[in-house]
Amino acid sequence: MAGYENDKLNIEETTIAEINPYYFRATKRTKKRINIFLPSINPEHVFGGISTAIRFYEEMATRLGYDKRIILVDAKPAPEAISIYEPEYTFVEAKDDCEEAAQILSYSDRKPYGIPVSERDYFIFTGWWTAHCAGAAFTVWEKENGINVNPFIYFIQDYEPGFYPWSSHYLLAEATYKVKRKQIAIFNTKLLQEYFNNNGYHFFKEYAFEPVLNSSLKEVLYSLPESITKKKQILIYGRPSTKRNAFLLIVEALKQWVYLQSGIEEWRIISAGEEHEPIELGKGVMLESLGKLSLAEYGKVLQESYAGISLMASPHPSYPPLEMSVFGVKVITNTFANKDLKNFNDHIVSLEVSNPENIAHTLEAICDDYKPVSEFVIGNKEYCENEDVFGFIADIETVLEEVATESE
Ligand code: TRH
Repeated sequence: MAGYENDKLNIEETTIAEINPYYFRATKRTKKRINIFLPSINPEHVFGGISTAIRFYEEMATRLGYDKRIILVDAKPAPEAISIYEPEYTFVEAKDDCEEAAQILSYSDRKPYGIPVSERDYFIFTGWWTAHCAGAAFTVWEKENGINVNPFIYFIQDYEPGFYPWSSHYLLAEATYKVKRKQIAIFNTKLLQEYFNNNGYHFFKEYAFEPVLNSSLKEVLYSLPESITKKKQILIYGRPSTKRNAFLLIVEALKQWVYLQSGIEEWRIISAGEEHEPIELGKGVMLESLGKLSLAEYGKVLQESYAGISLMASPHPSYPPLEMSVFGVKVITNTFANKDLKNFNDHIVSLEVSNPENIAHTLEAICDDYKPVSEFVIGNKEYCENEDVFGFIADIETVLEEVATESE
């Protein structure tokens, strides 16, 4: 290639790890089965996104009475994860043809046997790379077996091209929204669906749901007394390795805030979500990392903290600003395109201008207003109490049946 010195070519840079292909082999099954492709079920990887996808998949299997299978494509299941899923699930290998009603298949090693797939299998994609790889494998499988694939269910929890600069990854992620296949899109939030539609993406069928408070946090929330005591404590959602959570911007803002705040020595600033080194903010104030907390510990911190910062450079709200706000934490978050969370409840402070100056001054105003004890009212009951988040599953079943009848 012109201008390209082959001896300097770095092999690692010529492949895209995420699209290491899948292969499907034909199998026969009597019962219908719902499958979900997931990167991992290991506790350190399971945050809001994966746990919501699992909840949807489990509910779909229960409501429709289908068998179920989780296909793990990135991380091998750790012993801790296995103990959560056994004995309900049987851990199987790609080479096994088995009829167990609930299976977990670890496919991270891409064993050459191929994943057994029958025409009675239905698939849920989660991350864009699962959509890409499964779509490609199905194209081959369809040709080999002369069978039309059932519509795919694409569980979309963010605009994932936005996780990358304009690049190969961006184009690949975006392509999964544009392929000419029957994809049923399920959007995590109406806001996200609007963002897709505003940007010209449309699917065969579309549904959207609003997230609900995690059940462990709900238990803590509903046990709180009528008046709660807040410490002079600021909680930040601190995940340095997840760029969309804008960790550096939060740190820059805190570095300005420590010089604005009167009585700064009385405040404690803690970071939860991912372990990192303590960070010196100035005036001897440190940002302490608590790492990823268990939900019980996180609930306790939410209960005690007076203010919070949780940013999300995406049209999706992300869960922590919502969680902080229902626990009465005055939380600063950012707007993004069509996203503005100001009406979620009174504890959310939604910033149009997300720069360190604005965040620092907003935090100062919040802290100046500190009151140790306040009456506790649950802001946004729908978010805390909605028991029927995925009510549209019945409608999906009808769509799947209609498509099956058409292709007979
Ligand atoms: O899975 P997440 O990292 O986020 C994903 C993506 O951001 C995606 O874009 C978004 O659309 C999708 O979620 C819904 O999770 P998120 O939203 O950042 O939520 C974090 C969850 O982790 C939250 O529900 C509570 C939990 N948590 C802990 O278990 N321990 C902790 O210490 C903290 C701070 C949170």
